[in-house]
Amino acid sequence: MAESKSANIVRAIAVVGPTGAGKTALIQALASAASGGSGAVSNAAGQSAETSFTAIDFMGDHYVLIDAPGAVDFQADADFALPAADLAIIVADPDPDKAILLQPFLKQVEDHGVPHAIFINKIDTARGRIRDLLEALQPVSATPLVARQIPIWEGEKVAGFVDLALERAFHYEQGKPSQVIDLPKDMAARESEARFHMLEQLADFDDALMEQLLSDITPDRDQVFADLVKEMHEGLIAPVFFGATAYGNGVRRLLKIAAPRYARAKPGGGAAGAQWRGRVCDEGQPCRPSGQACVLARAGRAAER
Ligand SMILES: Nc1nc2c(ncn2[C@@H]2O[C@H](COP(=O)(O)OP(=O)(O)O)[C@@H](O)[C@H]2O)c(=O)[nH]1
Ligand SMILES: [Mg+2]
Repeated sequence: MAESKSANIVRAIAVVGPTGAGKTALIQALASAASGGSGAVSNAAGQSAETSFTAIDFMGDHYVLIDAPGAVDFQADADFALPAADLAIIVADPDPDKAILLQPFLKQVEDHGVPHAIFINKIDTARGRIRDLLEALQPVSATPLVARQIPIWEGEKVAGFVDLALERAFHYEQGKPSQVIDLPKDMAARESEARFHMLEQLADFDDALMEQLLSDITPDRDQVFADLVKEMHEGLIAPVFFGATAYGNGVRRLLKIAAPRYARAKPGGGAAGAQWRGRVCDEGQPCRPSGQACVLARAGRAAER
């Protein structure tokens, strides 16, 4: 059997957001993509009332995805799961009018100091500009929201995206990895403006990058990618991605940013990454004062199955 890169580390990813945003669908899609499937989930399992756990392996790393129910009634349960998470993915609807629904979730992850990314799901139904959604969201987020992608529109539909870190354009393929395409010519100006904005946001936490921007030096692509992931894992920024779990779009990219090699162990505070070394958490031995041991132990059992 192949030796895993981090045999004893299980990373907990909490998937949070309003009911109906597609959390359960996203978890199923992530599990499908991680096991080499299409990543497309046409019909999610319906509303769940209880926190549930899904163990996945991706590129030699182990994860447990925590499906924290979205309804306000169940937020107490989500509260138990969140402090145990190394990373939270906040699932959002593309409709800017619904941006406000994310406020309690953004607040929760920020209060618990959990690094997070935002996944705008159902991009197949998007009619408005992603920019409007981000503008509506930023005031309710204490963490800078960093758009990692911009959409490529074909008529009324988002047909793909430009990855601003990789500087590559992709066309969605149903149930398959997106295809690299040439950057549409009419998008060149918009792309470079959006990329520069992203770099400026990253440079706020990276002096070397700031120097390069000020001296007109084009930063190295790997460095930009590493900065994005590192600054996310340190809770300095919240990168924003979009996709459609129904078609498996944008799902693999989320798996890639979760990789623990960029994560910083936070001794004592914030996310409970430190508790995730091996089997530190035993049931009945709370890692935290408020009884989160059961959440960690349940996640640990899911990982062992
Ligand atoms: N159009 C579209 N519908 C989706 C997508 N992802 C999920 N859905 C649908 O949205 C509904 C809610 O999904 P679900 O995962 O149960 O949401 P949850 O309450 O956040 O767990 C279901 O009917 C899904 O089929 C998507 O990418 N596009
Ligand atoms: Mg659900």
